[in-house]
Amino acid sequence: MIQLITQNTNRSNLLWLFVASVGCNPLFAQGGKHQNASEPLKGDNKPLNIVYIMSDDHSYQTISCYDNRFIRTPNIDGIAANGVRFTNSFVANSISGPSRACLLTGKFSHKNGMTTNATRFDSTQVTFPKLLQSAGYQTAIFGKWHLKSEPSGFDRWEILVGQGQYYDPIFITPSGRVTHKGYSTTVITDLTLEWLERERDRERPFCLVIHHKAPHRNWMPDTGEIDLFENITFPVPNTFYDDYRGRPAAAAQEMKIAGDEMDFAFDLKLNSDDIQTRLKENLTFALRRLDSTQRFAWNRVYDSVLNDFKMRDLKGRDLAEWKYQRYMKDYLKCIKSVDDNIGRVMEYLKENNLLENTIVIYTSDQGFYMGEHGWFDKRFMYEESVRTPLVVQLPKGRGEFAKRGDIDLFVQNIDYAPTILELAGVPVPKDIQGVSFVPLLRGERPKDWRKSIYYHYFEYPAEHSVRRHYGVRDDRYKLIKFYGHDIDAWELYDLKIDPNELNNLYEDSRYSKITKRLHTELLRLMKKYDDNQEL
Ligand code: SGN
Ligand code: CA
Repeated sequence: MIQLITQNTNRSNLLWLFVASVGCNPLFAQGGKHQNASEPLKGDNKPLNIVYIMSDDHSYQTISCYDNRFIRTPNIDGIAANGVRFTNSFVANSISGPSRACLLTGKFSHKNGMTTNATRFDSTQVTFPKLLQSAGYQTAIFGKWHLKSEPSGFDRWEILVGQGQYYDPIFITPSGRVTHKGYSTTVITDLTLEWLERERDRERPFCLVIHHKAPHRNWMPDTGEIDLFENITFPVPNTFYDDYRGRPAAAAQEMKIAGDEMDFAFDLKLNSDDIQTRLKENLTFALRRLDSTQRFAWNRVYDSVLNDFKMRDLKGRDLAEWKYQRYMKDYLKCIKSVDDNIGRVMEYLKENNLLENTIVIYTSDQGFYMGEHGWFDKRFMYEESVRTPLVVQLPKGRGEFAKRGDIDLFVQNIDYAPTILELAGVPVPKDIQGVSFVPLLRGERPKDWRKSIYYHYFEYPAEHSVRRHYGVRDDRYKLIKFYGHDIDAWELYDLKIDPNELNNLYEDSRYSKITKRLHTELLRLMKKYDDNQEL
């Protein structure tokens, strides 16, 4: 192990790896004296702890340090305030399982094999947790996993079954299934804090991965948050009534708030015998998990919503906007709980003097539509879903991480694995496609940093009917190709004059030079990343 490490790492980390490998020896551990890992740093040489927190479907529009129209998220904002906020953070494939596989491997979907949620992740691949583990890090994950195969590379894991449930979630552990009473976001945080307090070996650095289920559909709030936002009317996005002209893939999706795909029972929680919808059973199933106290709180709010809805007899735009308002309320209730629970983790780290030497990353598995284009869900390479929030709290005790404020260079979720490896002083395997953004955290602006990102979405035919597509985005333009048996369409956007991506300029002769340039750039990226999709 030491030999492997020598290629790339600095002397302080090498020294630590030696100590760590001796420290793992039970004989040494009994007799040796170790510095408590939660004690403040004495120099710059101690390996960093890594806390990686990722929610499911958390839009940057609903994080107040990105956008303060909807909700205040003081704890997530605090992470950015004590570190950095990435303003150009993107995913490689805007959907859960594939995004998680990009995170673990540092590779695009076509390389790690996890192209859609229906795929099974090949867990024999090299992943960053495995590399950290063999370098002496203790690794743990709690929460959503969504990769079908079991986690590997984690000393301790407790993962939700599939998408998981909001109430009394069932977890898979190496020794079988276990149900934890309570609300998913709180339960996952409880498991995390218990691990930090009771199970963690304080003599070794750790990488702790916390993956929330919230705020994934069907946006079920904690009963403590159930009254929030009920009297607030949220601004309707100015693209809510998009007609999708010139964009056949956008027109063909099935993720409209106004459409049947936003279900009156399951999504909007209208629980009544005379409202029988396609997903009614899913609501019944989800509600079965609430105990009587939770159910009482639930009925108090949603029964009155139901009564009000029946009285109004809404139609057309009034009905669409009523759905939008209900969606926003429930989604934001879930966000409040995410932010509060992040606060609990940050408080623990602070109380235990861990912030000196711990880097905290907060992100989402992709962005999400909060009514833009009339939509919920994600998948498209359009801005709201190709982007994902990314804020990083930097270790207070490490002088080299003095950078604060915004980083506008382009990063992608394939960069997380190499970044975490570099932070841990572990060499980055050559076939990783992402790039470590540690230099950016140090305040550098490398001249050769990527100027454009590559994206490829594969899940079609599937729920929400978003056609397969790939594309390139630079700091001004975006070129997308939708492909498959029932579509063959190009789109070009000038984000500077059309940030909402309403005007497809692909056929516009005034843009032919730009289109050509982006075609060339797309080809270059496909070659570079070895994606053999035909143009
Ligand atoms: C579920 C949801 C979809 C969602 C996918 C993928 N339907 O199937 O709305 O797009 O997950 O989401 S639901 O009726 O089961 O809620 S992902 O974030 O896991 O990729
Ligand atoms: Ca997701």
